[in-house]
Amino acid sequence: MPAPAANKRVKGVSIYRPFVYGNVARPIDPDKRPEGVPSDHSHQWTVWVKGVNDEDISYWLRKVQFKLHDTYANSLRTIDQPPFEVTETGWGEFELTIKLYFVPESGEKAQTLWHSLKIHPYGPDAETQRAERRPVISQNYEEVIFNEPSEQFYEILTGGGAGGTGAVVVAGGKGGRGGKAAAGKGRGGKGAAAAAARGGDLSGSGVGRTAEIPLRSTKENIYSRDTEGKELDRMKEAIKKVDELIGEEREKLSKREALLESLRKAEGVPPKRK
Ligand code: SLL
Repeated sequence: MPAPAANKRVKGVSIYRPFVYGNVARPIDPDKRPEGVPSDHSHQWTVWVKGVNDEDISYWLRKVQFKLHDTYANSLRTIDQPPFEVTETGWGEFELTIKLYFVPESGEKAQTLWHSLKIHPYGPDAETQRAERRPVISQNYEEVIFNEPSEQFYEILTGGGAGGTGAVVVAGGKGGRGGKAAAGKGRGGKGAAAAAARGGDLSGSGVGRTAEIPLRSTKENIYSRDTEGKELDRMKEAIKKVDELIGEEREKLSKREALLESLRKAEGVPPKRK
């Protein structure tokens, strides 16, 4: 069998796949403490990597390794089939390392993500959440970009039988070869290909192997075009605000410089050289 790396690459093409990773945590009810759970464990939590809207992503994601805090026995947990998740109990928050392994046909190297496990309520209504013992959820949306996938992987990504029409494929431009996946590189890591892909053909059927995210949010899934649009609006507003603040600061600065200059003159100090 030829090594995956020797597989020919599909030039000029980038394919991205969205996913979410994060955790939910619930306080353990002292009256209903499950058997075997140590008395100092205050919460039960689940950490996951899954498709947006919970669709199956195992056609591109082969396995996930979750590295828990060293206080856990067998802190490296390998999950090699969906659901890619780990449920545990504990008393503290910590940073998890999440390593994504892609299907062998991809020839891609594993990618690492970091997630801060949250078990305590946070944000503006933390107090209410705490008082009502509500579950705490902390999750992030990410996109993995496969630049110039191998031919075999391209088939896998865009195939999937009946629903294959929904695949988003774009010319990757200067994506370069090497098939770098952008997951784990944080916000900055998402290359132009992902942005370009958003403008791509999203009219697919929504079934099968697709990068589509839903148009509207639901209670179960907030990652949608609608949320994206609202987020963009918020960003535009924030940029406007920052521009205003910069303007105000500039004005203050020039007034102070004028004052300084006049004081210098009054003292007979030569003007500051520009
Ligand atoms: C903290 N820096 O002090 C963090 C570490 C570790 C949490 C948190 C282990 C449970 C067990 C557990 O909850 N570790 O005993 O198996 O907050």
